[in-house]
Amino acid sequence: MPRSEGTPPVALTIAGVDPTGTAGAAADLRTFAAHGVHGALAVTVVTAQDTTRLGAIEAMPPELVGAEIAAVTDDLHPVATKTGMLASEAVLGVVGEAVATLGHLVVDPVLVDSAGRPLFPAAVTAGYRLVAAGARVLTPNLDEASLLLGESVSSVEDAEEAARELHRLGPDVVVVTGGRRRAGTVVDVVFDGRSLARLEGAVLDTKNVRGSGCTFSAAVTANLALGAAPLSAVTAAHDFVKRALRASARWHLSRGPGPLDQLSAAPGALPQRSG
Ligand code: PXL
Repeated sequence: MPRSEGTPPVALTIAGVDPTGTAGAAADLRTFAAHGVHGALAVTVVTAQDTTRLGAIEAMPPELVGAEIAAVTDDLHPVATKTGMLASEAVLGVVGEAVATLGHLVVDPVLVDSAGRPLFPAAVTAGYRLVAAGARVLTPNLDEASLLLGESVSSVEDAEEAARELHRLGPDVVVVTGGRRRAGTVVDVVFDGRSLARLEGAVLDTKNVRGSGCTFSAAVTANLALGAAPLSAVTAAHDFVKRALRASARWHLSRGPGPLDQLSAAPGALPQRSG
């Protein structure tokens, strides 16, 4: 279908609903909107949680998730798709079967809670290893990289080795996020099959970090939808997250960690005064 001038590209997120609007689908859709990308959503789970505690997770039936994905891919033809909380082997299977219809795929494994404890049975981790094969970009944090590889990943050097090993699963680019090199800095490690890069930044003074992983992978997806190559999409997303973290640093919305301000971090937006 030819798109008329001014029509935005479409990105799809296959993700869970967090009722606080800070993580999961809400963070993804705000990130897409901030990039001028139309966001579509296939819901995988509905959670009952606040910003301090995960209560219930209710999974949607896998056939429903498959039908949601088909409704979007048949009609809107997304240029890029990301996955969030998939939560079951069956839903990972559904995503694997749909892979050819999803456009550029970003797989952001959701495997651990905020304390780094596994959320799902080992079969879910195994399912991610299969889906990762079809990904342009794979974005685990250190704990998720540990689970995917079955070995401890804690230092930046471990993260570099993990990025090389995860690249063998098949994605074009692997980003292992959340490394600590020395107090006060965070390091994301990027491997594209040829060279390793470190994206290093100062730890920002904010407690509002909830949904930063979702925001990062959604920003990578939005940039792919806009036509960026995977490595540039990753660098642009890294900068986007920094701006979004700075923009909400003084917000007091919730008892626990609050959200990022994705909408003020739009590419090309004026610099934040609150920086
Ligand atoms: O940040 C990972 C994540 C993804 N998806 C949903 C979540 C969370 C974390 O809370 O609630 C629905």
